[in-house]
Amino acid sequence: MSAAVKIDPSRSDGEGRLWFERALLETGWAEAVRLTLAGGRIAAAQAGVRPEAEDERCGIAVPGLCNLHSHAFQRGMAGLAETRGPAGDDFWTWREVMYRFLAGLTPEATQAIAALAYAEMLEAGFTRVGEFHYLHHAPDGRAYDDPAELAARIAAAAGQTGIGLTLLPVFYAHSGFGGAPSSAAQRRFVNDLDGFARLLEASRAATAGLEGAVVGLAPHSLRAATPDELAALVPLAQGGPIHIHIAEQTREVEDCVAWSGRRPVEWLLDAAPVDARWCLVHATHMTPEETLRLAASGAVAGLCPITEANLGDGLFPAGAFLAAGGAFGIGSDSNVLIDAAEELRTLEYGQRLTRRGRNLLAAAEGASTGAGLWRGALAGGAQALGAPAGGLRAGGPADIVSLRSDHPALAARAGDAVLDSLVFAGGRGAIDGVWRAGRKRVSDGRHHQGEAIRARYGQVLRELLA
Ligand code: NGQ
Ligand code: ZN
Repeated sequence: MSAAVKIDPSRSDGEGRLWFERALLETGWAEAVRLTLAGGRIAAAQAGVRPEAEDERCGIAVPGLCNLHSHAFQRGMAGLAETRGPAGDDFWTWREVMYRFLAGLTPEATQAIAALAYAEMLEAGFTRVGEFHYLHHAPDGRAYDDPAELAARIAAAAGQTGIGLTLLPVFYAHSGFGGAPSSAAQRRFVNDLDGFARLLEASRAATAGLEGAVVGLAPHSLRAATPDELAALVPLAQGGPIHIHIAEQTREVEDCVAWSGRRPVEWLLDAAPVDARWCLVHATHMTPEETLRLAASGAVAGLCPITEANLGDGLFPAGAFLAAGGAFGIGSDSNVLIDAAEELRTLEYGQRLTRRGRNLLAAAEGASTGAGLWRGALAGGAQALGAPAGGLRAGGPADIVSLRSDHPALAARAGDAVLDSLVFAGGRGAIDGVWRAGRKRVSDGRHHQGEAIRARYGQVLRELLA
């Protein structure tokens, strides 16, 4: 890619003039596009213009995506649960490893790991993260003086990297359906409703200085919150996003049926005011009827295909859900690997492998699978994170990913073929620059603070795993 004019990447005013060979504007693909950035937004989008001396020249522009579900700290254990244990490894044995990993995490380590995860997310095409944050207390389970001590570390990591943050403080009180007492390994997560209200207030304060931050909330799962607690939590969201893990494992479905006579998604749709501000994370195991009801509710299905594959969860009924007009977004969840394109590829490949067909999630004949998935995840992700609608348009957020037009996977590609090739043949290696709220955070595929963040991360991991 040519770079006739170098813009100082440390410029932090959210202003700038970018010129792209091609851009996926909200109105469609356009050539020779200038995006004028001001105040963190796109002030003007002009197509068919010549680059001028003040323009930073770039390759191909696509909108950055929201990563709607992350547990940042789990980045630090990526790859450390891939050795066979004594008897039948599964989601629950992985969770034991994860619980052991988090037991010793200090606030400093939590921030260092989150900073790495967020820098990688920006490098991988995500411009906002929904942090499903449930690590609240000290290793011994005692509350920190500031209930938002660890939430503040998440906010600091977001501030340091520049990624947009939707913080979802998690309510966690029980180890199973019917209010079963929490276990010792869960002591860092647990609050009662009063404690949670204080945490929420402190979390709002901890993110107040962070530009564009949104605070929602998240009952962890139907395992971790009783019906009464769930009902008490909903109004605390004050109109912000509400996320919940649901129906990820067949054992969870069986336990829910044993407890209530209903399946998890069925139970939630019956009992809670599920609407467009809700995000049901995973929703893997649904009957055809539940699938249609979830699509009709307007809630977003929070799909995490790489993690769901890694944990052996099962397959979300994506074909039926999308055909019914359901909204979806993608999340990197366990952060075992961070790549927006690869999440979408894995989503489609799951369908191909089970249904033995191709282009199964494309909307219609002639429709591109990659572009359809990118656009779908763009809309659903912003909805789920309470963020302004993404998309490159005048007045829209300046959350922009530039792709290398000279990357082999994108050679001579035009229009939606760019996204098909990015999703199926490229991935994060094709990403060049990333702007979030008008500020350039990634150049040449590397986060501007990446070196320091990686060094600090390495130091923290050496101590943790010593
Ligand atoms: C979590 N993660 O909270 O980190 C969960 C595992 C659980 C995923 N479900 C723990 N991927 O659900 O109890
Ligand atoms: Zn999760």
